[in-house]
Amino acid sequence: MNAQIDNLLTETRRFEPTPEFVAQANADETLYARAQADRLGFWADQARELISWQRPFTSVLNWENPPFAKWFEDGTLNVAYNCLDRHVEAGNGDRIALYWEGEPGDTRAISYAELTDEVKRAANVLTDLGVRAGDRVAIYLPMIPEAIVSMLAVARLGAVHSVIFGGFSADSIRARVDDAAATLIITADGGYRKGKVSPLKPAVDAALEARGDLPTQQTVRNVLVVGRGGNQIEWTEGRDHWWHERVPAASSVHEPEAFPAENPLFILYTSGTTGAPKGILHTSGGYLTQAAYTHRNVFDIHPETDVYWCTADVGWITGHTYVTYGPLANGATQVLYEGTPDSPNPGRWWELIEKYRVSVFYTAPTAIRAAMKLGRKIPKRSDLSSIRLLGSVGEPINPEAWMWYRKVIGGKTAPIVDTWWQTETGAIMISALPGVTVTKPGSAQVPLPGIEVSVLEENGTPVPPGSGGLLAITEPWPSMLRGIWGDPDRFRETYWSTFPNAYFAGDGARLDADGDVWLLGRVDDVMNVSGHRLSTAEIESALVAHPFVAESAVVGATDETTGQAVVAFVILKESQAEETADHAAVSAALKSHVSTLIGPIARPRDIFVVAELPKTRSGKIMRRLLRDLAEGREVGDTTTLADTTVMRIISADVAAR
Ligand code: 6R9
Repeated sequence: MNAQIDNLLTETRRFEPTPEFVAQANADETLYARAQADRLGFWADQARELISWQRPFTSVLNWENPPFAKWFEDGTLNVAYNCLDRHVEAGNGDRIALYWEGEPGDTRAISYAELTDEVKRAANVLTDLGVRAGDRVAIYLPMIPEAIVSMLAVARLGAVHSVIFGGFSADSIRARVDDAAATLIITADGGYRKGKVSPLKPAVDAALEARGDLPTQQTVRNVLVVGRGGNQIEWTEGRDHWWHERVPAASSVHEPEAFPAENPLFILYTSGTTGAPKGILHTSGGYLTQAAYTHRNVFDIHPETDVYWCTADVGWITGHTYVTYGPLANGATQVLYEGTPDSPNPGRWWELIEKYRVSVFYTAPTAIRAAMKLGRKIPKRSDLSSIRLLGSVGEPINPEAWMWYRKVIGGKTAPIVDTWWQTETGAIMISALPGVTVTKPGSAQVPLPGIEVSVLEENGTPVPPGSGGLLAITEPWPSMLRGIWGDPDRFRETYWSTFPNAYFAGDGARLDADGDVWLLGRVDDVMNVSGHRLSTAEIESALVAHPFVAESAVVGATDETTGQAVVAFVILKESQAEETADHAAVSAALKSHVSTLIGPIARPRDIFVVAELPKTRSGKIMRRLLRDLAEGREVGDTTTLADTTVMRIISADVAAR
């Protein structure tokens, strides 16, 4: 980490916003001044200006029982109404909400009026299928318009969605559906990925198969299936329903009911430091306020003229806040793309930017590095002159990738906003404000107006400029998580026990002499692979679930393209010696095992069969030493190991491969 800090300290390039950009920007200096003078008043203003309330709130923040915050608690609203009907009522029904592009090249342009209509029909179907306010609905869909329609239809009813990323396995679906006791699942037969149909419903069927020991069968009563891939699927009469038979036939009249601001909106599962993913709970009024405020100011959205595109899947928080809720609350026009960036050719994204004249583009460093590797010739084939602002999210963006992004995609003028936030924070927390901030390649820079962060020593004292520490959020914020589904103790323990009065984000950070924040990555056992969070513990437990494996340790090793890559060390069972003599075959089998159990994103890049694992005297695996090995470094301090010779044995095992 020291080398990384030193490297960043030498970054001196600075980029001023152009006068033309400043002249038209939504944000200006006064936002900081206003928030500084009266933080809660500032948030109340945002909530009143950007959101339509059925009953106006009088209370801004109730923080009587920390860490359980209540924002705008006596106000009521309907989240879907805010994202749909009100734009139609304001005369913008003909504005395109979604330019959708399927991977095979089929397209749909959906206006706000059409999207509103479709959500109302879907809401009526969900009501017919028994969904009521407060019920949980799981959504397991590809990136098709029905994914957004489903989220909004659930929200419209005051029910709670739990979107499960389409790359997750049957086991992951089962765990999530069980934890939230979902009563309905919305899925598709399949979706297009890399030129092929990738099946989805079979995973839902497998997740719902009776296992006797799990309650799934008792909670899920209906499965609503979108026809997309045309692949063969099995059908359970009475439980399964085709979207195309139910939704178009339903009434498009649906009155939005108002719900309290603190009504749960969604649960989104994310990896923590221990095995089981945590169900992060978000509620309505505060979440929508910060989603709309950040989308408007950080992306400088002018809904009448901009075409915005965030490449995230709706299965992640970035897709929730910056594909569904932020853009639609602001009445923006956006691109939604089903497939992968390289299908059918590596220039697909850039072709889409040209085709739809995308002006604001938001993606992850891993995608930028992958494009960089392929060379600038590919994006140069497309006309990217419509781009006027670029965003980055998911992991630290290294200055070289930042510079390439600006030059090659941003035509040397587009400001870049490097946005730091988390599933738990719900919306962007640290970012440059375009038109205001002088940007620095590699730094997320400054907390947004209304947000208070500190970089702290372990004992809670703020670090002096120029040093590293732990990133903490020191005041509650509107889109903060309200808890972990069903586990208030874990909520307190995970986020609020490191520092007495602050939220601990799990990230290391450094403050430079100007007070700008540089993110240094996770300080816990969470890995970041292509901007996706994976827990070492979750993959370790998948590995030991395999009959070959006695013990395992997983680390995130630096990877040129994906940021980090999963590297696993396994000790095999003596009893399986005969079956496991061929270590290359064992490694291949274990990789596909993890992929099946959790999903392809968790598939280890390398698996090393070793005879020992490095442990402290208290039995804790010292992943730091394994990371040294995985990254080809000299192994660090081993003095706290129970057996100091063990690293030599492991190094020999790894070298023998
Ligand atoms: C939005 C999202 C959160 C973790 C977070 C941090 C890393 C996200 C970052 C960043 C440096 C940025 N992270 N954005 N690190 N600079 N701009 O990614 O949410 O999937 O919950 O991940 O991602 O480590 O703690 P989530």
